[in-house]
Amino acid sequence: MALDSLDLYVVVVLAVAVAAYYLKDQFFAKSETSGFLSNDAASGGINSRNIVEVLAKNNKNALLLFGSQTGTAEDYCNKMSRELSSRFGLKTMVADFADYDWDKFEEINEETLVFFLMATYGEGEPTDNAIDFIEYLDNEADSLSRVRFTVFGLGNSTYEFYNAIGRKVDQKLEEKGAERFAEYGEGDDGKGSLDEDFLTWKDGVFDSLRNNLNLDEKELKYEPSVKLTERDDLSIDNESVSLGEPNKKHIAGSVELTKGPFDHTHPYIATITHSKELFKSKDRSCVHVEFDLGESNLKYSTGDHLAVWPQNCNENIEQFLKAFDLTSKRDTVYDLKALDSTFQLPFATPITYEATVRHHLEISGAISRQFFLSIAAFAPDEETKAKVTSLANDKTKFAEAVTHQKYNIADALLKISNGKPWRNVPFEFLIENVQHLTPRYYSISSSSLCEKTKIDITAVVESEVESDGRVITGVVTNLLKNIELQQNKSSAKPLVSYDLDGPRNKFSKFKLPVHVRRSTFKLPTSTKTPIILVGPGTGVAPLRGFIRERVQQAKNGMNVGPSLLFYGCRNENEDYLYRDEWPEYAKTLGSNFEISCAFSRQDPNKKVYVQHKILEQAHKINKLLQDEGAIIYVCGDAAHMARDVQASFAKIIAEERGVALEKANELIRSLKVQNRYQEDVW
Ligand SMILES: Cc1cc2nc3c(=O)[nH]c(=O)nc-3n(C[C@H](O)[C@H](O)[C@H](O)COP(=O)(O)OP(=O)(O)OC[C@H]3O[C@@H](n4cnc5c(N)ncnc54)[C@H](O)[C@@H]3O)c2cc1C
Ligand SMILES: NC(=O)c1ccc[n+]([C@@H]2O[C@H](COP(=O)([O-])OP(=O)(O)OC[C@H]3O[C@@H](n4cnc5c(N)ncnc54)[C@H](OP(=O)(O)O)[C@@H]3O)[C@@H](O)[C@H]2O)c1
Ligand SMILES: Cc1cc2nc3c(=O)[nH]c(=O)nc-3n(C[C@H](O)[C@H](O)[C@H](O)COP(=O)(O)O)c2cc1C
Ligand SMILES: *[C@@H]1O[C@H](CO)[C@@H](O)[C@H](O)[C@H]1NC(C)=O
Ligand SMILES: *[C@@H]1O[C@H](CO)[C@@H](O)[C@H](O)[C@H]1NC(C)=O
Ligand SMILES: CC(=O)N[C@H]1CO[C@H](CO)[C@@H](O)[C@@H]1O
Repeated sequence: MALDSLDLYVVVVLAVAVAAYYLKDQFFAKSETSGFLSNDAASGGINSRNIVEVLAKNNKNALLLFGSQTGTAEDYCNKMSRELSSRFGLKTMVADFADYDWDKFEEINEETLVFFLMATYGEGEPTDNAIDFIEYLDNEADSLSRVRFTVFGLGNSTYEFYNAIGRKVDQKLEEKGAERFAEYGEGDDGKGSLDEDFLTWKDGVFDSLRNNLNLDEKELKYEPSVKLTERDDLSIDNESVSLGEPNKKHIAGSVELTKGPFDHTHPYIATITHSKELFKSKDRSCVHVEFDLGESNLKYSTGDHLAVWPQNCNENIEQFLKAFDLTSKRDTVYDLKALDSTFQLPFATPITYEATVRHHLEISGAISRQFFLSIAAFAPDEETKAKVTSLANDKTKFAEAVTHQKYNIADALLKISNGKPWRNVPFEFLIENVQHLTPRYYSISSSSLCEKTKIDITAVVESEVESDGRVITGVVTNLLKNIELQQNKSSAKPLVSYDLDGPRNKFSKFKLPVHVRRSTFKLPTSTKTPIILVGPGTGVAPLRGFIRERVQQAKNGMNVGPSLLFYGCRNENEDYLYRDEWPEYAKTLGSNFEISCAFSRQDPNKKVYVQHKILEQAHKINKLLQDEGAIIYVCGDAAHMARDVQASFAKIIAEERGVALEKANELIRSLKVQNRYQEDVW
């Protein structure tokens, strides 16, 4: 039967439409993900947000999910995934909760093993990327009887809600009928045993795979998930090559870079218009840094955090290149291709070796025993291999010889090999096994009400000189210190140096990539509500923002309630932050602003801390809390200060109201739930 012309017309139009639809998918699906996690090479079936479909399409039977903020849980997932695949032949896939919808999760194939690695933040809250999943578990999830799972929690026992999320996920899954195939485990950053705790849990999981699930086991061997190809046809002059730009958009340069949204995949490159040293001390340093939001539409609100994107210092980069014999290849360009359709390339390529090391690898921090164990296979000679293996298998010896020495990767490897470079280590191995650099957060110390297009931060520079002369330095704080010294044309010599101009001079004239992270640390809605602020050391940063905001509100003619600030530092004449500013604020706020200072090292016979100053005003504080609805804000050190301060507030409530301490503690917990006791601690 012949088609008449109208039918033919319809068929042709349909065919064109269908073709366009599929082509569109091919072209556009890619550009959406071409950000920080460039997904180009891994587009095979990953464009769906239905996790069950993606698992099936890619023929996977093990899913590793990470709830991660600073990358530890993610890093553990990647390591474990490789091990599960090479040891047990599982078809693994690592996934970010944020990349999927969870409403169909209950339909998962019963063969699939699901590993949850969950960090806890704030007041026992999930990481940003896991919020939706936790909500699903809490509300929508019905029967999860098809799910087979095991959970590892990452936490820090110095926080009150220790590992709350790991425990919750483990429990909820059980409640919903899921089957636990290996015992729950958790790790404690507070005791510094996170890595060891993870290894212990992992051993338990492997036992269960062997003994309960009867999986066959092979000897562990490194199997890369990416393939590296050097590109002799490309040089650093080619505009398509990444020299460490934050993402592809920044390499192309043509798109609008001042329009957001700005987040952990896409920063704004902000100019530092002003910076200064705040301490008057020979051996410690704290920088005040002001970022101009300029033409961008980047917005913040008082109490938020600024994420500053890191880059390594020249000295550590040289040492790292030397350790792996890459110095002569620093400018060589390579490309990466994912060998597994679900593997996400961690940064934009093609890129040079040096740019990878400078902008993407965490090369200076402490090393894990697990990393040591896996790199032993690539040792330059048998003797070195034996030494590394024996160290890696002995917790105590490893702690003594590596961790306590504060060696970074390059230092430790060169030390053990007696300076022989480790040229057998595939660069793919380093990309997959060395942690990736992630932004550092700083509590914003300006107020969005008085300075809308400017963000201030206050950062203590972290550095130590070891007895053998090595300098141990924090990545971002020393970068900021370098900028401060150059901007002030100081003749002082910093401990380490940086490439301040950045890739293709994009950071020149004092610029750095940043983004803003929303926080829940917020002033009360009513300006009249009294506030009690506690922030020793750099903990005063967001509190300066609060006070500046209240000063502006008063200037705008609003009725502003009392603000009590408890500040502490070592010495009035050395590290008293913003000493000149407080009297200025008092001029506007009058008797409604009081600052009480605790100087801990002024009287050699007596440590004075903020909590002592708080106790001195017990009566007044209790009255403000009980009669005037005051809100407490505590900021700074989580390890000891925040706990001790909380104990002193509990003591005040117990004594002033004549109730038992237990009751007072309960009251504080309920204040926390009502957001009347807020913490910004780290
Ligand atoms: C929500 C939040 C708010 C924050 N607000 C502020 C703030 O307002 N002000 C502020 O100053 N900080 C703040 N911080 C801390 C800040 O984010 C950084 O952690 C801190 O500045 C250190 O960053 P860095 O890159 O300089 O150090 P990193 O490179 O992260 O190093 C961390 C530490 O390890 C040490 N180190 C380096 N190499 C080794 C090694 N091989 N072995 C052992 N140790 C080593 C470094 O000296 C340093 O002390 C905040 C953190 C959070 C989570
Ligand atoms: N825990 C660490 O070892 C460590 C190291 C580097 C950075 N940090 C982080 O950096 C932040 C602030 O560092 P910083 O350099 O600005 O602070 P800092 O100068 O070290 O401390 C500020 C003030 O707090 C005092 N202090 C110490 N322990 C306290 C406690 N339990 N309760 C109340 N006050 C206490 C200090 O006294 P004394 O020093 O005289 O005791 C000092 O007077 C902290 O939040 C912390 O998490 C921590
Ligand atoms: C600001 C901040 C808040 C935290 N709050 C908690 C907490 O409430 N409970 C807890 O057990 N651990 C807490 N931790 C510790 C982290 O969960 C732990 O360091 C974890 O290893 C981080 O994993 P990640 O790197 O994958 O994000 C907190 C850490 C930070 C920096
Ligand atoms: C965990 O707590 C310890 C103190 O016990 C503190 O020094 C450390 O910085 C904390 N770790 C993290 C990642 O917050
Ligand atoms: C950059 O490399 C691409 C791909 O090899 C090539 O087509 C282009 O001409 C190069 N550009 C320059 C300026 O060399
Ligand atoms: C230590 C120092 O010299 N700081 C100065 C740096 O420059 C600013 C002005 O840009 C001054 O305010 C600081 O005092």
